[in-house]
Amino acid sequence: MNDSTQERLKPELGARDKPGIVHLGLGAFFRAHGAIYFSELEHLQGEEKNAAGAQESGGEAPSASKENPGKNPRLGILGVSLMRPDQRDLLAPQNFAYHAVELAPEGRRAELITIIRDMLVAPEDPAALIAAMADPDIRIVTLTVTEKGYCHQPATGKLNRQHPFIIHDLESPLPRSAIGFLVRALARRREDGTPPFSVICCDNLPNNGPLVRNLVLELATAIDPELAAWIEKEGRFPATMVDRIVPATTQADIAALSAQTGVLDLSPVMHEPFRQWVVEDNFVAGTRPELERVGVQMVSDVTPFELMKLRCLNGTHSALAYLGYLAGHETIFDTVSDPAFDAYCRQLWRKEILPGLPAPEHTDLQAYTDQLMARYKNPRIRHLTWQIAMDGSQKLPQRILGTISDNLAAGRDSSGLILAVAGWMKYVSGVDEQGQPIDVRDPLRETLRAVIRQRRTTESQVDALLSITAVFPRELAQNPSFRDPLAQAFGMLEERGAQASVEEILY
Ligand code: CS2
Repeated sequence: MNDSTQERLKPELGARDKPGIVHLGLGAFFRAHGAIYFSELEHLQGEEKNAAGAQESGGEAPSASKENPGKNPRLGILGVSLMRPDQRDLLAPQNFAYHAVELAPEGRRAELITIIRDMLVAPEDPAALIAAMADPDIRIVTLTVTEKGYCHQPATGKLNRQHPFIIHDLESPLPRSAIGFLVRALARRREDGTPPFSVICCDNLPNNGPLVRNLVLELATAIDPELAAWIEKEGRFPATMVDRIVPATTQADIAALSAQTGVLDLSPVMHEPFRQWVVEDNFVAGTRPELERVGVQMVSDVTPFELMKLRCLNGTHSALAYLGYLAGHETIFDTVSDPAFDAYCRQLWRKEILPGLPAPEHTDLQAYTDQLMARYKNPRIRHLTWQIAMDGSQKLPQRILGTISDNLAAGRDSSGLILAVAGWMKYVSGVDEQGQPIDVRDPLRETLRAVIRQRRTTESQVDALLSITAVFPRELAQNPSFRDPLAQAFGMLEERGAQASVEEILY
């Protein structure tokens, strides 16, 4: 537990540049991933400036405003919480500094990250956030708002017009959704004669750049078609693939860190050593940071990287999360330490996922999945199956259902992935194998509950869940080569439990 008498982390940071980046949805993932890349680039550029003998200003760097575009956009980050003040309240007393703790099998290593300049909590003052995003010095807006934060229909890629935030944002100039803030801030920039910022989506969504672009254009069209035309012409929404495993920080992590550093950091982030960021090289002029200098892969097409990551990593993560949770495993490490689940995961890659996957340039998919298993087996990463099981209705399509559809079309087996879908169906029924309640977190929880409440037979439950078109494309739901083995797998899970079902399908 924390020693409350211990001194709180509060580094003296001196005068620093204004931010050049706004990040919407400042949670642990971005602080352990994107923020670290930007921080490394800022250090690199700072060292070069010093080495070049640039006069030590002790204050502001030369302005990168539109009169003076400068070579590089500023890299300091203005973090934004779109819902609650908790994160700001934890970071503000620490001058927005925090530790990023690398959890390697060999040991822990903490690094102090000071790239965050300030934080805003959107609902407290939405006008202030729009003004901040309209500042010409802001060149980039990054987002991690989770799959559900885009207020869209995953099956169609359109805005969910029934979503209360979208209903509100269509009327009010003071938005509540991330898409609403992007649109209103871009509108302000247009009025001011400022070029748009580049929008970098860092969520695990397929084709995430074009998806966000389409959502922004849809809302902008409904508000002002001329604005939409301007965004369509001038705006840029590079697609990205992001990867780093970031388990939730625990009280024990906080205590271990403060014992090591001697100061109390109430908001550190934990992460594995591995990281990858692939970004489409498609930016508004003057907004592109030199991210390739700190290991980001800048490419012309992110699609193969994104498919590889969503299907190999996130697909097996979700499969292991549902079935592992049902079998009584608390973490991914615990799950793959069970030989049956290890074999199940490798079988998913070998037989069901890799055969239909195009390899990105310079990538050996076999080596990639071997490395993934080693990442899952990092004993210091306690990534809860319950955490990954969250929001399954938003995750299944891009992680698992796409692979199943491709396998059906190619006549390939999908029995392991179908068992994972059955695992999700069992999980969202809300009762585990011991008859204990499961704390199901999902934006469709009410719909799922209503469907499950009407349940008569195992088969009718499967059919009722399959009829949720926001999750299952109609063509797939109605294909007996999917539906029948799914009903069978669900029946097997109910009768024999997850452990025996996983063992049963190994070959
Ligand atoms: C996980 C991801 O929580 C989840 O759904 O699958 O957060 C995963 O850890 C990251 O995408 C890894 O890059």
